[in-house]
Amino acid sequence: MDVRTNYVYKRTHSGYRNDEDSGMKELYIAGNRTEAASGASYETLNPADASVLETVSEAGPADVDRAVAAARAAFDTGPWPRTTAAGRAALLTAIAGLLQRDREALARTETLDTGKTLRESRIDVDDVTAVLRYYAGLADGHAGRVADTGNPDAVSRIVHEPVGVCALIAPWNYPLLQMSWKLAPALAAGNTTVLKPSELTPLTTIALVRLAEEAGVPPGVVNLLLGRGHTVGQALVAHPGVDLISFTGGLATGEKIMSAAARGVRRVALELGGKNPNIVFADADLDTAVDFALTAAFLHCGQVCSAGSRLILQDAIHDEFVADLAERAGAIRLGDGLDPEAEAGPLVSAAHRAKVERHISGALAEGATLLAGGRRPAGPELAAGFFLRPTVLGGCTCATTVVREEVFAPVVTVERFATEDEAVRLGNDTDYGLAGAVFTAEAGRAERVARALRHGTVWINDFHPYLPQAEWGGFGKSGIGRELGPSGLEEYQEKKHIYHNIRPRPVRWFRG
Ligand code: TXE
Repeated sequence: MDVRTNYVYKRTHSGYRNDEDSGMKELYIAGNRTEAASGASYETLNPADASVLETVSEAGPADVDRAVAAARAAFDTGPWPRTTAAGRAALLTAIAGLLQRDREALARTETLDTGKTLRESRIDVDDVTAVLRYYAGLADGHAGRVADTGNPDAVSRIVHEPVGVCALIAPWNYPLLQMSWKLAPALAAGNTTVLKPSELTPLTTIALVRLAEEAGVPPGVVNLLLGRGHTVGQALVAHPGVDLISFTGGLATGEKIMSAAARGVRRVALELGGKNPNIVFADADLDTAVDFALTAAFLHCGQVCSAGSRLILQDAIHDEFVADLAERAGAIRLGDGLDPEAEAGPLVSAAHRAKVERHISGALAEGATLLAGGRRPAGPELAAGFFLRPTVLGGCTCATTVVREEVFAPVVTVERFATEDEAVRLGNDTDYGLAGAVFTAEAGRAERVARALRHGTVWINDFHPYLPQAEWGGFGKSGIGRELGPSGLEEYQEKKHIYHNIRPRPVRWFRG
């Protein structure tokens, strides 16, 4: 089957259907596409209109056993961990090329599954390609180092080796992107993997696995499980055959995964979201700062771990800024992500929207003021989808629940400050620590605030950019470990010190 056409969808009365292959989307274990052992399946929905997109196999514990056994065998006795770095780089480069070949179809699929605009999905596919290419380049450039022993008769090397079987669990907001941040370094380091995308958005991960197969990944190196977190995800992280768990998702799930990993002392890498301050000083260019505040808060409907969901404004500009922001938020055009006129899509699911609506009414009950949004769009066109108007909540403080908890939605809260010290104190008054931003015209202040913020990424006069080469991850409860950059590869590497005595002879420490 030609994978290029396998992800082309057409609209039918019931939604979008795969042109060629309307059958069930299967698991992928030991190089074979396979249904779940139980025969179970579930339907994945288009959040823009709640229509059924696909029927997908639903794995259970027996499938977890099969997938982990395949990954274990491929690691313990297969060729992949013993492949040269150049060979591993070649596979990643080949997958990157296939992603670009299928760019448009993948982007459409991501939009259908997540609701984000096609413009954003295309950027995601390009970013994923860049990450694969980056780790292809790093595969042999980060293989180890030589240490000076201080002894001419001894040689010391630190070699990097793969960790083993890696369980890679991704969320629904950036399904293809988050999975590639894990898969690319895991493969570059020579590990074998079991992928578990979110049950809400499995389709581009299914496509990614097929591209890996087409690129020639050996059987058992990439295995795919589909299904729900509390069943298949839980069984996967509890499986003793898994050596490392890399997870991106919510804090509560991250805590569960960390305690599952404690049994058997397995490695974890966790990215658990954020509650990210966007601090604007009065000397910043107002138009620019408002513009960035909008994308910070409302890109992908705020379903972004690094969303600028806490706007912290200096007193002198507060009123004008908030009025401008509320007006522009009110003008954001919602729609189906495939509609080129749409600026933002729906939330991912009905359940998620209901949770967000509870957060908004809770904030109002605690004294916040509704400055924009806070409701579903009027009119029948979008009524079937999970839409919510971009929402601005004024009059918030660090004590407001919605300021402390991750809402993961198009909801921005507004706090205010008088001095630089106060801005920093507010920016750090969070349990999370993923990302933050400072807008100011004064370079010295920008640098002082950036250094003082306890967050994994700080943007100065910008919001959202990230680079494959630059580490990504959080302080505090935002997680453990780093993705991207050299550290993102090291998460998947064991480091072994080999000390070689090249002139062995007795040292006579003991005289006997
Ligand atoms: O995420 P979960 P949910 C935050 C955001 C959101 C909240 C809940 O605040 O509102 O999390 O979202 C799998 N063992 N983020 O419930 O549960 C699950 O199947 C193993 C932040 O969707 O964390 C999916 O593949 N796996 C975030 C993945 O974990 C389990 C992105 C994420 O699901 C599991 C998304 C278990 N017990 C949500 N339970 C970010 N950091 O960017 C679930 N899963």
